[in-house]
Amino acid sequence: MERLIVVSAILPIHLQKEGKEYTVKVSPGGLVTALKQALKKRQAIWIGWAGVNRLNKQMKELIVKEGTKEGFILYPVPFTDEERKNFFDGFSNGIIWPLFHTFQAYARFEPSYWNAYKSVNKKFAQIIKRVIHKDDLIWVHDYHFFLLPEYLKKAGVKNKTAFFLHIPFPSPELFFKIPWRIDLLKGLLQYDLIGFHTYIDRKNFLDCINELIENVNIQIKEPVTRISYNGKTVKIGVFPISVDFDYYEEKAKSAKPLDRRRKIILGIDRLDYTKGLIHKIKAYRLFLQKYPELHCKVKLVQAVAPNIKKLPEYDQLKVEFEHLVSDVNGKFGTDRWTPIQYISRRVDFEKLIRYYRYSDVCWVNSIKDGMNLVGKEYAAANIDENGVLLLSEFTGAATELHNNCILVNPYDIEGTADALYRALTMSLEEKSQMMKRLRKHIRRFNIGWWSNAFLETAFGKKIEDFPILED
Ligand code: GDG
Repeated sequence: MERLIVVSAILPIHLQKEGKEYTVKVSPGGLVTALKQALKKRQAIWIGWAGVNRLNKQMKELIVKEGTKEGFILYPVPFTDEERKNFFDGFSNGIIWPLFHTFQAYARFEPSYWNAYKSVNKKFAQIIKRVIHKDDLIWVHDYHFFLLPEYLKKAGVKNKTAFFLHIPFPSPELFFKIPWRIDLLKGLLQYDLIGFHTYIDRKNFLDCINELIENVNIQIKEPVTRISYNGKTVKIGVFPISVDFDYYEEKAKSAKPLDRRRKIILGIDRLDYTKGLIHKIKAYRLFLQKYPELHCKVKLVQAVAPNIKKLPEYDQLKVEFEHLVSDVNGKFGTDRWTPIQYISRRVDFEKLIRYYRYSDVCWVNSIKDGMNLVGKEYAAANIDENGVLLLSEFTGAATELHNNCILVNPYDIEGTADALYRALTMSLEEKSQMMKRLRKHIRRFNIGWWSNAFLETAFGKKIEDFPILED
């Protein structure tokens, strides 16, 4: 029986030390949300970092037990402090993440990061080799594992491997900055399938291959492009990720009402410079200056979930963001009105659904985003069909949803402030027509569509073909 082996840098749950005890935490981010919904409690074995640098028997058992409750078979991997610093925070989140999101100035091209990237990819290949059976299918996620298939081959693993990139792929101009650019591309070409969110990502990737790799043959065809290199062919596809529409819709039906004396503008983001949080507060400040008639009538509810990455950029961002928020609240707030309700923690799921259902506007302001699930979750839960999605042009979601939302360029502070005003003052009829179209699209292209499109192209299988985990 074929099993699905899922690999991602971090597991859907991880351990965190609180005082002397380790507690289990839900890992932040869209990859976890999407895969949780995509895997549907199948007997997939999920291999990834457990958040700690050592794992004793008790810790292993704890994570495996909690994972099973959530519907996964987890295989936790510890990272040494060096691996965390140089592989996770270093190469992955200190080079690839900023550069691929157009934040070139944040990329630090340290050779020690590159060495760690190679050795952790090798380490995962060794672990997979120990776990794998002959017919298993390997589904690798994200930018931490460009070199994994090469090490798997070297370790003698012949199983099929498919890879999905959750972040954007940059243009050659950016990608060329990486000193190890050719090794990264050659590594990726060892997969059997590479999936991107958008056609732009695919084009950027193909442009990089064309410019940097000699003796390749690229056959561009829809829906699947093929690249032959070194006696091997890899498929390239576009699979825009999505959400479990029915689940959000169902949960929204029983959501308790929110206080709606004021119109709610909602922001749900991880603490990350890619999410355009500074630009958002600047645009909101200008909006309050330009449209005093809406003072006391609106409120921005902005949740900022903590980040797991330990890098100075995130500490600086938090300071700058909180400074701006207090500036706006100090300048415009009154005894009865706080213009920004800032939530500096992870909102629980039930509350998240209430916000999605009852907010008048959901505002996604990313500077760059692979897809962005928040806008899709909002639409799925906005069952009264009276909300508006204000969406950055620079999200993957915008390439798909542009006709059914209001687009903003986050760099254009005044244009964004005006777009927010428009979103808040549109007629109910116009809003509901837009939201209906948006929901229709996401209902059809939901997470089930995504996982099956990917798995069929990769392995000729559907998610339903894998056995379900018994309770
Ligand atoms: C990467 C790519 C791509 C956030 N705050 C809270 C909370 N969340 C949940 C949201 C959503 C997820 O986290 C965030 O997903 P995004 O897609 O917006 O962004 P990334 O984390 O950057 O994800 C992204 C994604 O991978 C999938 O491929 O779309 O472009 O960067 O699910 O709901 N959940 C709760 N409380 C919070 O405060 N409960």
